[in-house]
Amino acid sequence: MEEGALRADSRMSTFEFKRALVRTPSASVVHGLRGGAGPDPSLEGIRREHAAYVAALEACGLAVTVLPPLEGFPDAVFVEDPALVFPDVAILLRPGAVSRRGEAAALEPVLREHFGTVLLLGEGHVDGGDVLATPEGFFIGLSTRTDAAGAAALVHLLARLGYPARVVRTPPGVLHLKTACSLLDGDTLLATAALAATGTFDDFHILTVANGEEAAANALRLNDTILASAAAPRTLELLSRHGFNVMPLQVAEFSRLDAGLSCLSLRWRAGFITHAG
Ligand code: CIR
Repeated sequence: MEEGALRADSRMSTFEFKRALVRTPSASVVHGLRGGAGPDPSLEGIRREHAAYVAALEACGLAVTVLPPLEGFPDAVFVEDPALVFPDVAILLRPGAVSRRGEAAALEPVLREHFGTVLLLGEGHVDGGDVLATPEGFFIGLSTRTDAAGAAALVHLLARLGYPARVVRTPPGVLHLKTACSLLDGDTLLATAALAATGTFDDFHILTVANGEEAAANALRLNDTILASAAAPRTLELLSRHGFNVMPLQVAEFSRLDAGLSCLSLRWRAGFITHAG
């Protein structure tokens, strides 16, 4: 197949979305992976935050498909990690954590229902949380979840879609590249001071989250709204001061599992459905 043959649109839209996939948290979510030794999240709190998240996606104009819980996979609610999605193409990834590898197989039939083409990452490991989309191309962060072989395989698949991609380093101690940054518009990034200091994103205008609010660097632009952590007042103020329309959301329970706002959904622009229902 020629490079670019599958490309669905000429310049990638990174925040205009019409549809989203989310997965209902399983009861096992309280045993999800986490780097630190903090307390388990509360299941009731997780369910409440997830319901508010789905309502926020809908308020931003997205039609949301809610997938059933997967008890065997405590982290399956973080649907961003096993796939990347485009208007009519999806890429099934290979999550880096052993306990999350089966999430990709569980998601594959769902992707085949929603996308005309499903490409498979053939080797290595990549988590979607390490993949930052910008209008000009992708940044793929090497991390404890995303390795060089997976990143190289993803660069190749993205090239088939006509998208350039650059492999970068996720700062040490950070779970995913997008744990530490989010794209706010075509050339503005919300980032932690540590990520800004790497120089990787020097071509972007960077808004730096305040000390102590690092977790809020994982925000989510949906159409003309930015979902951001309600627990980060200085970041909310920073975003508002720069003219962004901000919707604060509680993610305190999800943050006990090292998760933020982007990881809870897969989002795309057009609606390609192969069957009714
Ligand atoms: C994990 O460690 O895999 C989950 N507890 C959190 C995943 C968060 N995903 C993301 O930021 N894309």
